[in-house]
Amino acid sequence: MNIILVGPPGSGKGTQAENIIKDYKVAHISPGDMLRKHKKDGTELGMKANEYMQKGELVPDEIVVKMIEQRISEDDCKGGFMLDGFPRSLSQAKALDEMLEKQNMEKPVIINIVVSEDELVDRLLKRGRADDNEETIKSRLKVFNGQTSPVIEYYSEKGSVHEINGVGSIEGIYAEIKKVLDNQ
Ligand code: B4P
Repeated sequence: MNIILVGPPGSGKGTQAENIIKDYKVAHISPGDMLRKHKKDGTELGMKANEYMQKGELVPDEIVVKMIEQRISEDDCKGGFMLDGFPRSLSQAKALDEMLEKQNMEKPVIINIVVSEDELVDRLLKRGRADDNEETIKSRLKVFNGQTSPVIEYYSEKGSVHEINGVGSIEGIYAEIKKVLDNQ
């Protein structure tokens, strides 16, 4: 099974991803984690990506799409994968469609985690990652509304989005996600 987790920054994609990989045999692909690792390792890619992440902007497609395409073609993804934070724009969604077709991979199940803006700001300020300050959070929410919401519409038109209420206990939210995944 291939899974895509979408939702605004702080909706709990990374949190629920940890639960999903424990129960389902899928490779976890998080562009955010991959980019942060590059930054930590001091690679050229990491330095470049960090300029955008600090401003709350999307890292350019030429970096992210190539990175995901390479990752998806690795052996551990053949038995299924979960994308946590990709696609985040229409161009990324279309690039993903092409990748999946080219590699003859199964159509993904899309889980959309819905959380109100006030709750998101609150959670992210509490999380306190390097890009979790008020100004960057505002910019990330703007990017979500402008660039990532159309991705959800794009998949909704194809009739393949499962909406999950992302407010409540982490276990309760995961139980709802599990119901969807167990029905596939
Ligand atoms: P990501 O690393 O994807 O991070 P995120 O969207 O901010 O967080 P997530 O939704 O995973 O929330 P989490 O579980 O941590 O992106 C960071 C940056 O990387 C982007 O801004 C961008 O610059 C770049 N990037 C990533 N993907 C890209 C792409 N495809 N293209 C271009 N650029 C890209 O949860 C947040 C907090 O809430 C945690 O503290 C958690 O403990 C808490 N929480 C979770 N569930 C909760 C619940 N039910 N109740 C209360 N708190 C909860």
